[in-house]
Amino acid sequence: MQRLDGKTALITGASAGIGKETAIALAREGCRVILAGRRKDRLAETGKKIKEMYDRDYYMLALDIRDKNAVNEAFSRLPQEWQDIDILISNAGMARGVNKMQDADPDDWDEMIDTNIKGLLYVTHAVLPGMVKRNKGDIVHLGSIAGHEVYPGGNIYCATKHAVHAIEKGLRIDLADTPIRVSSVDPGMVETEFSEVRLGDKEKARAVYAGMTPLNGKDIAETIVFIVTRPAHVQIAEVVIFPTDQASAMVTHRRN
Ligand code: 8X3
Repeated sequence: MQRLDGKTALITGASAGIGKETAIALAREGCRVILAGRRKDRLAETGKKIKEMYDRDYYMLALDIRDKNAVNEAFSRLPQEWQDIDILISNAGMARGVNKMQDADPDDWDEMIDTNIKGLLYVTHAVLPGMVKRNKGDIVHLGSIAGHEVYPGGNIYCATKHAVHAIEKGLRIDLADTPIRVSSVDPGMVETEFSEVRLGDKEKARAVYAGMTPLNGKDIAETIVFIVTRPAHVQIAEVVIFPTDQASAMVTHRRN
């Protein structure tokens, strides 16, 4: 296992859920962290926790990854001491709605495609040249079981996560002649704000996890720590991770 002392990690969607827990876990392992996200007040909460718990430096990058110019601008303004990013965790992503295609609102599609595919690409593209120049780096994309399977109500969300899967594979090919590693973590059910955002309702979100024990943000964060602490010759390509109560996108064991 490699220590991560002094490495710089950038985490998108670092204000909550998987992103927040990953930032905290990477700080524990020795990273200084760039916390990227839309809500600066919530990023500040993550930063404060990191400072208190592990006394690591952090930098807050207020960023809407859907805005290509804003992404380029934000990266061009990164202070010198934060520019050499060793680890990129592309976590920011979301789902909106579970309607059939014929009943869906195309604005929801735009939001998912702009965030999950285009936003992930803009951030990856902003970080890549530096990694290639320095000839080192780790890139971890947050995929989903929705990138492997398609389920009722999943349509466009599943399409975006299938795209993340293809992007991760393509990137690994593009970087095959470098020491840069590309990985994807593809979870099933994780209890975060994800279902509330998707369904627009706290009660409905709670029902998604009723009678079963879902994964939590920390479970995914520890998986990411495992990936980025492997020896340099080990590249974990993909990790599909389910709660023990889940067997596939469509099969979940509920106790009531
Ligand atoms: C989130 C998991 O099963 O809702 O990506 O697609 S699922």
